[in-house]
Amino acid sequence: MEAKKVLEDLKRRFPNEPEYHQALEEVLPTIEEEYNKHPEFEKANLIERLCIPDRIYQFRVTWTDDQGQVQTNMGYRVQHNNAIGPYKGGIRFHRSVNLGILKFLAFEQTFKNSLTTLPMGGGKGGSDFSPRGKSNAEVMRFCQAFLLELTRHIGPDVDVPAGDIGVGGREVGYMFGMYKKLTHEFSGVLTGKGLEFGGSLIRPEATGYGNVYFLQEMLKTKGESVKGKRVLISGAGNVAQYTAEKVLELGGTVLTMSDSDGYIYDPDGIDREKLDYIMELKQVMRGRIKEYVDQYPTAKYVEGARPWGEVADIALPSATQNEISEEEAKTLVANGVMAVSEGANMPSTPGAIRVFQEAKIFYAPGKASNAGGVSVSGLEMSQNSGRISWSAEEVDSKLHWIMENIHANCVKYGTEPDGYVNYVKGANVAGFMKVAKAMMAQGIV
Ligand code: NDP
Ligand code: 2IT
Repeated sequence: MEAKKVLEDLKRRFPNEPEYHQALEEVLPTIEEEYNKHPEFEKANLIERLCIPDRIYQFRVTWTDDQGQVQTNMGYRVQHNNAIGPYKGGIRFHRSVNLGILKFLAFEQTFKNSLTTLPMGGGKGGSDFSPRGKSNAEVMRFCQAFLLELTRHIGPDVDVPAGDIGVGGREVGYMFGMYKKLTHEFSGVLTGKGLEFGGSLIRPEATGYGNVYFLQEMLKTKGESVKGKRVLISGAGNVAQYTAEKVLELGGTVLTMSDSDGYIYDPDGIDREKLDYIMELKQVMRGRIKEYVDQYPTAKYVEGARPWGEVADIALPSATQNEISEEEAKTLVANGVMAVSEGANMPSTPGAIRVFQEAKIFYAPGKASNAGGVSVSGLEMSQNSGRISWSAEEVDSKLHWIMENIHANCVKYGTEPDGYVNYVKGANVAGFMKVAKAMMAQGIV
């Protein structure tokens, strides 16, 4: 295959999906060489079968708000690839959700899930519904209406959704309840469930912890550690909170957190007590990050900006896609950042990635560094199937092992002649080869 030609063709066939194009563009050139070592892949047109989702469901979701007004939203599920296991991936509820964004996320998820070593295919779903400012009752009615349609497409051995932006324990609980009601079945159809009904310990922490474990592995290769490092985190949601928790545990200083309105910078560092405040603010009060400065006036709040202009050693983007521009990447590098490890999916623009790699700093793409979340989802599936539950220590040690293993695979497939590890290439090639071999073995289906 010729990556450039394949890309041009897919862009022509699926126009107006820039995030999907961007994700393809990041992967195809890096696997081209490996792919072309296997003429049988080309004969089976493996590349198009890997890039184009197996199937996509789209539906209207109708629900009634607290004022009695009927509302409509779009619902989607992209079942990308199930060569190595049931479709698996989160559900995103955010105003910005559209099919192109979910196609990029499902494509990425396929590679990520392959890297985890667990038997999970790739999928993603969601809606342009925004839980922001909605009452509990509205969120419940929406989740129920969404599941009314989605239920027929998912199942514990078919497709297993979980959380993502705008979908946490509350939403997963409401969706699980509706699935159970409709099917008369208590099964592990969703992950990220409450502990009382089949959820796994460490699942809420897993993405953030996993990203910091991955960061530790990268730093270790140069005899460095997180201890004493100044860290910029974006986002203030699930991933950001537990990233901060693990950084603090390892002796790092967390300087920033953010949401889509702006960021806070605390020159004294966000310590354990301050992080507890943020967790309460976001998880219970469902407040905004700017409220932090009312509580801690020595910190500043910068409206309408992202934290990348602040001076630090490490950046852990944990909010959303394309949240680091090329210019911001240049600023980070100029300010001496030595590592960028992605908690979010595709937070760095292509220009930013180029800047990081040309500066030869540690740069970990989300599909490797944020794989801890879906990994513990996979462990939740195992526990559900076996009708058992493991201790926090047991799950955490499995998570740690998985992140070390992903790192080792990136080094194996991504080390360049001068010794620099291209983690993008490493993750893409390692993730691709497993899916490719499984697809070849299963024939033309
Ligand atoms: P949450 O909904 O818990 O938090 C998202 C955070 O990011 C919020 O602070 C939100 O601010 C901010 N954010 C969302 N959209 C935007 C935007 N368009 N611009 C700026 N800020 C934004 O989601 P998660 O923490 O679960 O997810 C964060 C990222 O991590 C996503 O990229 C997700 O795909 C990825 N991820 C999540 C995993 C998980 O297990 N949850 C696993 C692997 C990756 P606001 O409140 O203003 O919207
Ligand atoms: O992007 C991701 O990996 C997630 N949102 C988690 C998916 C999952 O199935 O746990």
